[in-house]
Amino acid sequence: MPERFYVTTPIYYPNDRPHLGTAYATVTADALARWHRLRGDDVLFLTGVDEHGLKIARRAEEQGMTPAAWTDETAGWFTDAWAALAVTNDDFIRTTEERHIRAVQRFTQAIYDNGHIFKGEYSGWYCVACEAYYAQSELAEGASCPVHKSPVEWLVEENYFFRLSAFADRLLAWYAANPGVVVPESKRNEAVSFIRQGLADISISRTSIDWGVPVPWDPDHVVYVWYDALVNYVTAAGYGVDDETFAAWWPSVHHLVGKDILRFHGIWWPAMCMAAGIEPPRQLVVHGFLLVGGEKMSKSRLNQIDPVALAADVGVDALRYHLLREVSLGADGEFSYEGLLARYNADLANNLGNLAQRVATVVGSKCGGIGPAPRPAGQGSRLSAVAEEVVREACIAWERFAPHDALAVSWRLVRETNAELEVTEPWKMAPGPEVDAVLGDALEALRIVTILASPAVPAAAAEIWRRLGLSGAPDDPGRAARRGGGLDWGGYPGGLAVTKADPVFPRRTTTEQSLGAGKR
Ligand code: ME8
Repeated sequence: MPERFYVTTPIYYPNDRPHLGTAYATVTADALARWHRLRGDDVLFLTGVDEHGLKIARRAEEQGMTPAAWTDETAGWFTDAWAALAVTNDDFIRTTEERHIRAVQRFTQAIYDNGHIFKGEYSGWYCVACEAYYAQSELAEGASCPVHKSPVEWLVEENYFFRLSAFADRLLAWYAANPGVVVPESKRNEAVSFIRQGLADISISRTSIDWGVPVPWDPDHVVYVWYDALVNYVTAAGYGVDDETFAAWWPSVHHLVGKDILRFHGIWWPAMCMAAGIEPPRQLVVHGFLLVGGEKMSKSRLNQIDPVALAADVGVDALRYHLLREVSLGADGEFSYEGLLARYNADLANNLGNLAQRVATVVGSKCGGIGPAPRPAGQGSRLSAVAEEVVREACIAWERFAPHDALAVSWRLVRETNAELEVTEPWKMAPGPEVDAVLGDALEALRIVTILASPAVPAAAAEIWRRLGLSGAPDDPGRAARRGGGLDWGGYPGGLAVTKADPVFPRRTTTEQSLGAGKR
């Protein structure tokens, strides 16, 4: 049954260009959105930028620009990068947009009216890079930020507080009633144990800066940047302006977030929703970090890699495939250029690309370039049974937010089809029904793999599809759910002109370039 699928990425700070870590999160959300469109779901895929707060204000000042001028320029870095990586977001939110400012004010006012906000004085250690306060006990060596290892600042402010402490029991009850609400489970446990340690009220406004959304009942204050940012997820769903749209998308939302921002999404955000009188989000999907030389890639450590330059070097699909296939969602993964090329050669050039190439070649030489139809399922080739299993397992993997497993299992069909060709050696046979049967089955397996692979390698999938002579595209909305022409065996009609052209994934030598190719 088609469903509504609302998926979000974190909205990134546009204080610098996107790096491979933010590309990883965005491409992952994109693949999930693409999979759900394939299933026929109604999809809303949201990403964007988080433009307010001290971090951005200071960065703009360093550049001699106003924050507004700075973010007008830098928001474009993100839209450009995502377009370059074939990301198909349906909406791109900037927190400086009028629609968002109004939503933050409405949301905050609702929480205030419900009696969960009070005025008080706050002092504490503040990390500007995180835009977060830390307790003394949380600081790293030398009174530095536990994430950035940079000095923290002592801030004293009179501001408004959100009574987070009052939501501990409701949050624990919510976690108990919804066991799958945070995946992976280890991250759920982390959030629950954090709540059990006791929650402090959080300061949600600032008077020290004016780069933010004015607090509606006291405009000398601006809303704290995290409080403002989290609301983006409801802004884009029509909160407060379009009740029908909001009811359609909320709360069936899946927030894909990095493990660094679990506390904001797993504790603050559901409590804020409860306080404002709306349902908390359906699910948080927490991903790990990409590491370079064992360290988190980040702006402050200068080990970031430019994903657009890297994609220009290795190919957009190659980069997307590597990001999705290399690391299982939730775990940290080491990134290396050599690893990317090794996987490219193994999975894309030598497996999928080679299969597409050899099938087209043999159809050319033995079938006059016209692709024969496959045998009906269960009659002859064992590939139909393999395909059925692969499709079942890949669908399950996508549903449980495991692109890594979905692609691994999809490539089993590629390998087994290549193996089948090696055993039967149609290129050595005389033209006739036997060759037609073997090649028809291979074409059909390739057609199915192309659909399964399309969320990861959309351009190559479309190209292989075209070369098979098929009409439409592998990622036509709802194709995976179709009877006939979808993921069921037998969709390749036969009688189509198969095109042979240059390899879709030419082999690369692993010594060509170094990691520096994509590094700034
Ligand atoms: O935290 N590996 O923005 P941000 C994998 N504006 N993912 C990484 C990564 C890495 N090395 N580095 C960053 C913010 N990310 C807030 C979010 S949401 C309402 C507000 C990804 O620019 C990962 O998804 O610091 C992480 O959670 C996010 O970028 C943080 O981006």
